[in-house]
Amino acid sequence: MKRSTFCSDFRRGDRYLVLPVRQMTLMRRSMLVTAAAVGSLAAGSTGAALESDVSSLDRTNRSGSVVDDLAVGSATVPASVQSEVRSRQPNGRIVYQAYVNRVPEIYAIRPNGSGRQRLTHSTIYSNSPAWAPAGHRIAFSRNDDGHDGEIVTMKADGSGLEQITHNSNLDIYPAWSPFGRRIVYACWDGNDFEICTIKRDGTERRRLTHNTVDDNHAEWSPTGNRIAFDASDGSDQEIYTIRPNGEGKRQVTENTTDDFGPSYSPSGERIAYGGVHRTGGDEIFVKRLDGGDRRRVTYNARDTGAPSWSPNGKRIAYMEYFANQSDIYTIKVSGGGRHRVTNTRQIEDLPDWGVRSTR
Ligand SMILES: [Ca+2]
Ligand SMILES: [Ca+2]
Ligand SMILES: [Ca+2]
Ligand SMILES: [Ca+2]
Repeated sequence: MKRSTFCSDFRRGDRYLVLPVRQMTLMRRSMLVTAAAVGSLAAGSTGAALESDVSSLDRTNRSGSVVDDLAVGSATVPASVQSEVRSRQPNGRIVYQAYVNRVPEIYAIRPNGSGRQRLTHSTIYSNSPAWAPAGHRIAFSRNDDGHDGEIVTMKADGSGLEQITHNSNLDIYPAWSPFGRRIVYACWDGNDFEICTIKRDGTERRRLTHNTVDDNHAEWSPTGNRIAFDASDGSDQEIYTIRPNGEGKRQVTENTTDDFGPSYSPSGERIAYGGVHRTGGDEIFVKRLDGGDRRRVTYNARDTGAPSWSPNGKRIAYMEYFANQSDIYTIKVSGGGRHRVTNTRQIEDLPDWGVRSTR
């Protein structure tokens, strides 16, 4: 099957923005410009406090307990919090990006398709949204000219914008640590994307990967001790996990076709991700992190990707691209019960399924 430019763009690096082709060309060009201005990431210092946190994290990891996300002075998480994190939570709204006059904006919608709400209103690119663990804030990437992007957060109603990163390189595709203290994201290092984390107050930025391929689409495991992401193995995309201190990288998928966009199950035992089926189309797959074969979830002739596991563990939100636009769907983890959430002529993509907020 001949794959559209759109979807081959979709899989890699900045391509996850799912920009229309012309905008993608502009973006790639801007990245080349950006490449000349090496950001401070590579040279960024890791302070003594952070190093001490990382040491604590190492110790806690070896003891086998659930670890926190590089929280200052707190290496061990209370048992009450552990069980809270491990338990499934009620499903809330799905946040996603949709194009308005060729500019991506952030929307939220109930999983049944009702209550659609636009949360950003500007000519500034707002993309790749992610719910905070408690469902009270949304992180996303915002860039005002297509040449740069910063990680920002806002309240669930779109107010209270806070800027987290401040630099001249593209920062995109954020995801929260399980306790909301840090954000993991893709940071452009001048040549390619790397995985970075940063504290909620914009301090203690840490770079986890150092290589020459695009590392992107990171997600923190619900237990806090691993981060999943996708990267090229030299020929095609694979899913990897790494510890939050940048050590212990493991390869999760191993084949000769692209695998991309991982999303953890609430227990952290499985991931959903986009992959290429042998028929040539992109489908959603689920795989246990302790091994075993992948299991196919979607069966359609459309290019399909960007899965996000529901907080109650039963369904997966994802996007289907067809007829020059895309919509958000959900499907049971076991496959079947496919439900259309958005139904517009817009390109709608990158769903992130949040918990039902109690605030
Ligand atoms: Ca930036
Ligand atoms: Ca890289
Ligand atoms: Ca692969
Ligand atoms: Ca649509």
